[in-house]
Amino acid sequence: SASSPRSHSSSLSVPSGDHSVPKQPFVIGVTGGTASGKTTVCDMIIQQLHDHRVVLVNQDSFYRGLTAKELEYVHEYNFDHPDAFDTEQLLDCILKLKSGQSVHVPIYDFKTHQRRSDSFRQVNASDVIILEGILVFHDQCVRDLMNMKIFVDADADVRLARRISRDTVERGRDIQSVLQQYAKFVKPAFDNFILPSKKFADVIIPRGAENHVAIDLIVQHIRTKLGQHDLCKRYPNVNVIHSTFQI
Ligand code: UZR
Ligand code: MG
Repeated sequence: SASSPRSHSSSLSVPSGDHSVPKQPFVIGVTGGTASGKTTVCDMIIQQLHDHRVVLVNQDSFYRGLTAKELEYVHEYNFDHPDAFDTEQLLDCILKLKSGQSVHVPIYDFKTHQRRSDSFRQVNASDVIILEGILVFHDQCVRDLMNMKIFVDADADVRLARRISRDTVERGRDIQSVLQQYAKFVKPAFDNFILPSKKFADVIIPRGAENHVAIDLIVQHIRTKLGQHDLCKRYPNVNVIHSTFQI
């Protein structure tokens, strides 16, 4: 009808008189199979968000150090199972960062399968926290802390090829052991834990880090979210009105 509104608006009201709007970091979870390009996607997001404070937390840092017994049978050890990580500690770290506290993240050595006992990486609270790893969508409590969930997709053959070159060059393995581990643990874990966690993703990036359009869109979304937040902080008594004009 002629009287129907041409625009509709929704308002996000900020309680008036509240000048202490708490600053909650925007938490992004990034997952995908091994060597899918997770780390590269994260680096690109960080680079494009250069004017904001962004920290990257790697799930790999929370690998449990192996006991002497486990080290003895290291070829039997499943690094791709959720139990290989100290998820309680990871959860605690993200909760603290989210509430504005700084944390000590362990340093894990892929060659010795141990944590460094003498040092940590200090991570300070920031505008954006990116949590990256093969199983970051597995635990519901961890998932619930995320404002945005990204799944990085890449073909299995591409991932295996990258995994071989990375593990031999950077992680001191020989090809035979990489292939054995892939068949025995990495592939089954992908099928059993990682692929099923894709359903929790808000965004799926095909072709991983090659996909510049997807990364641009993600960065724009983060910027919009941070912008709204800044507006609320600067004008805490103002209602922010978003109007969508319909033609
Ligand atoms: P990304 N991993 C190791 O190879 N050695 C370790 O000490 C700890 C982990 C591997 C792990 C997994 N599995 O596939 C991979 N194995 O690191 C995860 N086997 O790292 O997401 O960067 O691929
Ligand atoms: Mg990585």
